[in-house]
Amino acid sequence: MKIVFATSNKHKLKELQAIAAAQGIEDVEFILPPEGFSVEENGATFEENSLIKAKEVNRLTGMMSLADDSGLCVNALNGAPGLYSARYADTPQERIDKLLKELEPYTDRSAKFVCAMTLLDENGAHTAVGECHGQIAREPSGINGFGYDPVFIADNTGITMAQMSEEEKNKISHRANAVKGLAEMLKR
Ligand code: ITT
Repeated sequence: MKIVFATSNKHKLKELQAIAAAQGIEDVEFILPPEGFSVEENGATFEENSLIKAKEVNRLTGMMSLADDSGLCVNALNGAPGLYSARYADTPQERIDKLLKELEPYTDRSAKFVCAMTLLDENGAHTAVGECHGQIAREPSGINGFGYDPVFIADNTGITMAQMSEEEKNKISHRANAVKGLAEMLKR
């Protein structure tokens, strides 16, 4: 079975494939949308944005579609960068620099990654949300993963997500938790 994964972020696709394989989802091939796929993410929540992406890719391809909308929510910053995580500054490095600078005045460095996954099939839309809780490090460490991984220390790990192997991250990540939730929802 082929499912179009509505993303332009190749890191997300790689993680999704590994997460699905680890969960025994073997009969699905995830494919990318047509080159240049983009849609205005103007929803008010991660759930809404993932539905917007899934609907647009379904409209373009007529195929079963899956979409991920995700981000980092920092408590001391009232949930920022949140929905705007990908647009918080121009480059991944600048986004991390900006985050560390804005957090400087605060002692509370708690945060969570959130991922909403929407599957759009012949029965309609199914959405599950996964979270991963942790702390923002004082400086970046590690070279794996993407985005804010070098400054996110997941609870009970003591290392940043960029210091983990792919396998370790994919066991505990917000994306893995969202896929688990979706798989359970679809079984019922
Ligand atoms: P698509 O919309 O094309 O899927 P995107 O990267 O723009 O790609 P989002 O709008 O969902 O995706 O923004 C998610 C951003 O949140 C992403 O660019 C990272 O900055 C951050 N993020 C999400 N998941 C992450 C993860 O597992 N590790 C590190 N940063 C993550």
